[in-house]
Amino acid sequence: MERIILIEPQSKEDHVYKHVRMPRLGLPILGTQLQEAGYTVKIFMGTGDLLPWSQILQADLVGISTTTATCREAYQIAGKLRAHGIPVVIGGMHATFMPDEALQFADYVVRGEAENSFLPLVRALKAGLVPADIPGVSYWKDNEKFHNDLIKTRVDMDTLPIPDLSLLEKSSSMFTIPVMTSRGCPYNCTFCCVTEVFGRRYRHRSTASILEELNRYRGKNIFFCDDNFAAKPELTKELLRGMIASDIKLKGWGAQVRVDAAHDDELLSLMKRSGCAIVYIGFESINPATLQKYNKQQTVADIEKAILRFHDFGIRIHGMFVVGADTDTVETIRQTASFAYQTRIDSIQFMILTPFPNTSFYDKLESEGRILTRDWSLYDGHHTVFQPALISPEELQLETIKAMKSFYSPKNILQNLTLTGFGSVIHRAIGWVLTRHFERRNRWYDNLLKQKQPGASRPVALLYRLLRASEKNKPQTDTGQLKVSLTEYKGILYLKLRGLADKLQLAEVKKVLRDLSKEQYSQVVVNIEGLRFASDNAASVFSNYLNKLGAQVRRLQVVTAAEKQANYLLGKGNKKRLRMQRFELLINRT
Ligand code: B12
Ligand code: SF4
Repeated sequence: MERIILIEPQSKEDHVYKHVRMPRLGLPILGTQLQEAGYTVKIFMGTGDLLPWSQILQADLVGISTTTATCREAYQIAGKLRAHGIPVVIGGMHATFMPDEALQFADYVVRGEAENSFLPLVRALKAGLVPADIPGVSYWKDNEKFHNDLIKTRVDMDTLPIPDLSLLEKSSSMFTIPVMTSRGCPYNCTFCCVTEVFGRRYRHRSTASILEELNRYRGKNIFFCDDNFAAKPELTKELLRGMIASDIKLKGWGAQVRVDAAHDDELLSLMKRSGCAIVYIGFESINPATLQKYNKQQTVADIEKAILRFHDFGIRIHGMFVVGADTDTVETIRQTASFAYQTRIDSIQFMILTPFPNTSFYDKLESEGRILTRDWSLYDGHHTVFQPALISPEELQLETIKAMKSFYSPKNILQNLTLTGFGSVIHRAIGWVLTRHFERRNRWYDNLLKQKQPGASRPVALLYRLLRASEKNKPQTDTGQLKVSLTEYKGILYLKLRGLADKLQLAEVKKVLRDLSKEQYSQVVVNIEGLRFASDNAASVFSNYLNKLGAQVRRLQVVTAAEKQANYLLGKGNKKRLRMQRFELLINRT
């Protein structure tokens, strides 16, 4: 167990942030710890089909990170690795909240902050031990799941190594370097899940250690990825004074702050002098009732003041809004867009309120039966995944993109040229391109939400066609009969295949699958638990059919009865077949 690969998956879903090449810091920190302990480590970022599989399949162990939006890709990658016999550890935000789900796809799950548990886990596995007493680890034993308790004490940030970003493939092409100075946030916004992983107590690194890290990045762009960079203004000022005194000249830096930071002129002045180019502020809403609902502990007057003060110091503002609260209407969304323009915020992001698992908002919607989909890849702030209170899901979806389009309209691009300079113009131009690109690519979801409206027609004609096709299958022998059954529910098509799949039968299945792809289902589930393949070749032909279908429908899941059947489909053991499959395998272990 010497070669360890770490993967930060990206979602296949179209997403504005897909174009930002910056890792979260978890894997670089864990990778550096492993490297210092003598392991050979590499970190890759990307969607499964673009990863360098020939390198990855040489690993002795692979660790995969998750957020809610990227977990589907993570599970798919994990499925492929396990089929090749490579042990998989999954960690990160989503796995922390949904360990049972993640364990369906992994050998081990590490919950919470992992700096005190991942290296001990790797060492235990190397020694052939069961990780029964490593905190935060979930694992299988005798087909049963075990979840060790989380460690009580939080990680001391000064004991962590400075992340070695060169472990990351193509690290030199990173435009902005992530640096973290603190963890934890004392606030408790209802939609946020950060405090569940990092806690509400604010922990920070020593100024000396942060300066040592920044010293490596002179002349570069830095993003401080703390949740609240100026939570303790006196400490932040100490750091900024240190940067100025040691003449650490960065190309520019940005950070997430709350509106409160604007109350302190000394802080603003130090920010400017140390090279702060842009702040990312969670304004969230201009609807006072919504601010209260989010428990944001700020007012619209605070927001207005913050915009003025940051602009007075020549610092650009990226305003982050969350729309879709139970107190929001179509008007709220429209008014937010004109507010952003009138107050001259430099760039904005409108996130659709998203019930991330383990938040109080998720629990509320769940208990009220308002969750529309648990397709986690849509939990990215760009898709409406719940039933809003005062508007329809479709309205929330369409109005949000309309509001983004009205802000990022070509006629607004130059608005802040004389106020905050060329940076603002570039951000707005990029926003214009990305918003339109996203709108085009996401039409399928607008259509799906339309289908969910009462009275919308269901595509039943196709079902009849398919059922007829399956009836044509004349049984070869009593046992050789292939049975196809279909059900459609809320835009998801379930296709169940039972019997023996030989060449002849597969020709029929091919026709069925070919027809399916034309209909653009959002999700197709193919259950082959009762299907037997007449030969290896038949399995590989079937796997090819599935791949073609997987490339055309948005999501294809294949349910198999046993690992053996799944391995057949993946062509396990055949090193030439390195292509990433375009379907998810769900192995029913019961
Ligand atoms: C920097 C950042 C970004 C950057 C880069 C992100 C990227 N490449 O994914 C940008 C700006 C591009 C971004 C975009 C988005 N982000 Co963001 N982002 C962050 C932020 C602020 C810091 C990330 C970080 O470095 N954390 C610090 C490190 C140390 O934590 P970590 O990586 O999670 O790792 C620790 C553990 O989780 C665990 N661990 C993690 N992976 C693994 C793997 C293994 C094998 C093991 C053992 C352990 C382990 O151990 C690590 C060490 O303790 C976080 C908030 C936060 N505090 O984490 C939000 C956060 C991750 N983002 C979030 C979201 C929602 C998004 C967006 C969807 C939209 C948005 N609202 O901004 C997009 C989508 C990104 C995508 N990839 O699809 C949410 C995710 C919520 C969720 N349940 O999934 C967070 C938590 C913010 C929030 N307030 O809710 N983001
Ligand atoms: S949204 Fe920001 S301020 Fe609110 S709890 Fe999360 S990290 Fe803290």
